Amino acid sequence: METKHKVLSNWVNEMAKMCNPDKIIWIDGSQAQKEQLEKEAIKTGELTLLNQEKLPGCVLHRTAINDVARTENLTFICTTKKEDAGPTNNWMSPEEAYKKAGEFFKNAMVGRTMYIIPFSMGPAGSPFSKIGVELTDSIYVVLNMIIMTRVGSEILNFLGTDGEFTKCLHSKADLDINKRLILHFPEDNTIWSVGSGYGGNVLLGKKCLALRIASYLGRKEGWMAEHMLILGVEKPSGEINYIAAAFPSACGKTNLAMLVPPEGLKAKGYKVWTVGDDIAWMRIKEDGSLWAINPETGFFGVAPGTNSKSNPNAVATIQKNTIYTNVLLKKDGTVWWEGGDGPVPEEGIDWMGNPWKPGLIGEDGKQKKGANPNSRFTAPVKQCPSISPHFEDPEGVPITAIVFGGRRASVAPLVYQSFNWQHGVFTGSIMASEITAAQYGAQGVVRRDPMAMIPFCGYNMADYFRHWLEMGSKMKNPPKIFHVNWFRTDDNGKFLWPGFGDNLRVLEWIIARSNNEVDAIKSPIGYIPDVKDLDLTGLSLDNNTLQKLFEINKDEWEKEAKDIKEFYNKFGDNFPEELNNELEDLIKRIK
Ligand code: GTP
Ligand code: SPV
Ligand code: MN
Repeated sequence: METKHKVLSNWVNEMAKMCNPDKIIWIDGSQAQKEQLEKEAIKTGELTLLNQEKLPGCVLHRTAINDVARTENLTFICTTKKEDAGPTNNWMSPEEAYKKAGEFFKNAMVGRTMYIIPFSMGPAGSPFSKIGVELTDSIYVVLNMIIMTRVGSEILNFLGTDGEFTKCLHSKADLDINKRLILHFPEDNTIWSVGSGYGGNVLLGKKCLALRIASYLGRKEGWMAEHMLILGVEKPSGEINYIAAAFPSACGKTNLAMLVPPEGLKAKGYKVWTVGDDIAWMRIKEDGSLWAINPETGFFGVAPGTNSKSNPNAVATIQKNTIYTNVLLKKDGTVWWEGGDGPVPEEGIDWMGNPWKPGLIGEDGKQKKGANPNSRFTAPVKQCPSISPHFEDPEGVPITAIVFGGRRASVAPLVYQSFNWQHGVFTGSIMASEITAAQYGAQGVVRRDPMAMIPFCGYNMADYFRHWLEMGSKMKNPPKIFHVNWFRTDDNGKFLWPGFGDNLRVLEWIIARSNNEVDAIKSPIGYIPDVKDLDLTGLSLDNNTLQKLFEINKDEWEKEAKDIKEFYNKFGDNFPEELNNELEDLIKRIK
């Protein structure tokens, strides 16, 4: 395979010269080539073939032990001016970044093959879509990209002789954490990732292109790239309302996107359609409405906690053609994870490749887990039983409501609605959540994570907030904005809300509010439901629990306001005055 695209072939040559691979292979998207690569990776041990009777087309991969989650401290936005990256991003000058990483890339592919993956985020030809080309020395990356994006020769045809594309370069190099860098050059439409083999660090179409680079392009071109799931809720009448929801990593996007209605609501005739589980690209149509697509074609989902009860659609999706990463390997060649289906296996090989049985104690004195807490599955969207018939629509789906949410043991009630778009942007900007296993860092510590984009915004977040405000003023009937928290706990640390399928009860209220079909109670932080307007059929929540779920505690919110002010102050003069005013108003209302 070759290309008539001058810029592309020059760039490939230049990168090959630096990385010095033995061989170069273009990925054409064919089944034959995919199988060939799988075979090769199984031979070298990069992949383990699973029980093909029980899990046809499925393989297992283990990453290096120090390489199991995104490394935000090694992730940089490399703009000419530091202020363009803003106070919430790590920054390096492009000059220094290319030089530093260039040393790690030098000869990194000696003895290896460089694979060239042309891919499209979004259906090729859609006004939303963006093309990228990833160079990598990892078959695991190639096989994941084939599931997660639209890959192959037709993308090159589409690119023609001079089409725009994001230049994505990746090498595992020697997987040395001290020589690991995830670099974004928005001004050059370029991404360099070296020294890692973990998902979000190396599947460069995902967080790096579809969020960091795309958010930068979105601001320039007047659209939005968000860390959001997209789902359609079909009412008994057949009417479908689409909701886009931003929750931080490992805070419930995949689960909500694949929701199965609880008995009471199923009886009413509700159905849920999955459009996307991680990323939404959103544009305003000529008529002033907001439309969204999921630019991906696969799920890279959290395994632990996924079972036939919590997420039956995910379980059905991952029975074939799935790449499992860092889960437990059972004796029969199938896989397991904490919170997975079936009894705890009596033995197995853990995510580090060591013999495992229940009750083993690790060096930290805690029980050893069979699967890494951030172990994942990569599976094609099309295998999901609830996949929306509109998944491939180049125009996307119309968005009725936007939902923000975090993992908060306290402070945030189960659900509230913002007063209007500006207050909704404020609501997104004050999001906070507990750090999870999806990223390195102190687990469980609450950090501010506006719009769930703190690790993923490719430019100054003050400008990002302004972009959100401006998008609202361009829309004719902007979606209503809500905030949810499935993770509030009681004094014993137990979740107060059953979550998962039962979250539809909250979505039902959100949709009714968006269509002006139900009243609400005005609280200092936004509109909250009158409990009688929530369908709680079949749940046995006592009054005390309900009260706790909706409690807005004055002391907690005063503390919260202080923390928000501190966060806002990081941005200096560039910060949108509208949000400072919203904060002042909130403080007055809490008093
Ligand atoms: P990323 O892929 O990292 O962006 O994560 P995500 O936002 O898609 O999160 P996911 O749906 O995979 O959920 C992460 C964890 O939260 C899993 O262990 C789930 O079991 C758990 N979880 C999801 N939804 C709920 C819920 O409504 N209540 C409770 N208590 N836990 C939930
Ligand atoms: C996340 O961490 O938000 C993920 C997984 O969706 S990763 O692709 O690794 O970023
Ligand atoms: Mn995510």
